[in-house]
Amino acid sequence: MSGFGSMNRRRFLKALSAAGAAAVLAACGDSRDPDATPAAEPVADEAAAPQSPAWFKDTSPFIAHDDGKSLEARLENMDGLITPARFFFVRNNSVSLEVDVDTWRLSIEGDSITNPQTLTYDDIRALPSRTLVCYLECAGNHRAMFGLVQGRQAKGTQWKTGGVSNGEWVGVPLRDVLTSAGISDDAVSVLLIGLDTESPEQGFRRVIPVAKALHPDTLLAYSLNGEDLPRDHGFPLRALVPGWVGSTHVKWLGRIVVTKERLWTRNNTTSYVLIGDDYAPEGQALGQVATTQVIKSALALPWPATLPAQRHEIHGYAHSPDGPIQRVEWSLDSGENWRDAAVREPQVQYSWARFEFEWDATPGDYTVMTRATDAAGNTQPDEIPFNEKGYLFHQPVPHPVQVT
Ligand SMILES: Nc1nc2c(c(=O)[nH]1)N[C@H]1C(S)=C(S)[C@@H](COP(=O)(O)O)O[C@H]1N2
Ligand SMILES: [Mo]
Repeated sequence: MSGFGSMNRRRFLKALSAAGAAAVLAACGDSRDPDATPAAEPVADEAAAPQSPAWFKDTSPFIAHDDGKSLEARLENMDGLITPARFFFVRNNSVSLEVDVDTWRLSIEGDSITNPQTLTYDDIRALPSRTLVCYLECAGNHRAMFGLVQGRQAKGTQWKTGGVSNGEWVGVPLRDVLTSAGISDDAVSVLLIGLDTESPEQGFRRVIPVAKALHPDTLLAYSLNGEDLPRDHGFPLRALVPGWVGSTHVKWLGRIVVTKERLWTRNNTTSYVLIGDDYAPEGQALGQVATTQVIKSALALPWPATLPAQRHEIHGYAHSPDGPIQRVEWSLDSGENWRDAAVREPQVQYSWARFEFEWDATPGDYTVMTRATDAAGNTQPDEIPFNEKGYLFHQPVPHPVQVT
C-alpha cells in the first residue's frame, strides 16, 4: 500500500502505539512515500484530511474525525446514485485490516448449528450470488444535529450528514450458508464476528435475530461496485443487512455463531442502544437496541455552503429502510413553508433516492431543510426524543447556506 514506504503497516501501527505518533513519523521521514501514487485532487475547498495509518484509502476526499476511526463522506462529491468506493464513508472501531485471503476462513458454529462449517474464500465465491443496491449508514449519522438542533450534544463521533453511502453489492445469502450448516428450528440469535482484534471487544461483533439473518436479502458480501470489497470496507467478506444500522454490517467476517439463547454483547447492551427517558430498557440492554434505520434526507452541499446569487439546481439524497422514497419537500425558512422537490428514478429497493430542486438564490443567509416521505407513509418527524449516544437522528436537517 502507499503511504508507509517500506515499513510494514502492522509494524507501523505497533511502532505508533509504542513510540508515539510524532517520533515514528519523524523516523519515517514523515511516513509519506514520495514515489507513491499522488493523492486525488482535494475535492472540497477545505484542507485535505491527513493520511492516517488507520485506513488504506486516500483520506483527502473525507472529513476525518479526531477519533481516527471515522471518515465522513462529503455528499457534495456525489452526483449519481452509486457512491464511488473512493468516496464511500468508513467507520471503524479500531483500524482497517489487511486480511490474507489464502489463509482466511469463515467458521459457522454454535449450539443451533448441526453441521459446523469452515469455508474458504473460493467456497464462498462458488455459491449462487445476489446483487443488491443498498445504502449503508452508521447509526450515528446526523448525530451532531442533537447538539445543533436540540441544543443537547450526544456522546460519540459528531457526524453531520456524511455517515452514509450507497453501493452495489454482490454476495451470498447468509440464509444459504446457515441452511447448509444445518441451522436448527430453535435458533434465536446469529452473532457476526469480525477479525479486528484491537476493537474494544475482541473481534467486533453484532447480534442479529434469526429472522433477519434468514431474510433472503441479508448477504455475505464480497464485492462493492463491481470490484472485490476494498480493505477498508471489509475484504474479503462482510455482512450486508439491508435497512439495518451500519454496525450490523460486520466487516472482515471470521466467525458466525448461532445460538438458542438470545445473546447479549457490548454492541447490543451499551453501544448501538437508544438510551434515554423515552427508551425503556430491553433485556440486558440499557435501552432499546438500534436495529432498523430511519427515514432521512440531506443536501449534497458542503456544510456550511456558500453559493453565488443565481439560479441553482440543488440535489441531495433521501433514504428509508421501509421502501421507496415517495416525496421530498424543501424549505428555505426552517420548515415554515415547504415546496416539492423532484424525486428521480430509478427507485431501487434499499437504495437511496436522488432528489432535485431549482432555487433562484438571492443574497442572504438561509437555513435550507429537506423532508422525505416514503411509500409506507413515514415522514421525517419535527422532533424526536433525545438519546444519550445520539443514534437515529432523523428530524429535517437545517443546512446553513450563505448566498453572496
Ligand atoms: N469488523 C468490523 N465491522 C464493522 C465495524 C468495525 O469496526 N469492525 N464498524 C461497523 C460500523 S459502526 C459501521 S457504521 C459500518 C461502516 O461500514 P464502512 O466502513 O464500510 O462504511 O461497519 C460496521 N462493521
Ligand atoms: Mo456505525
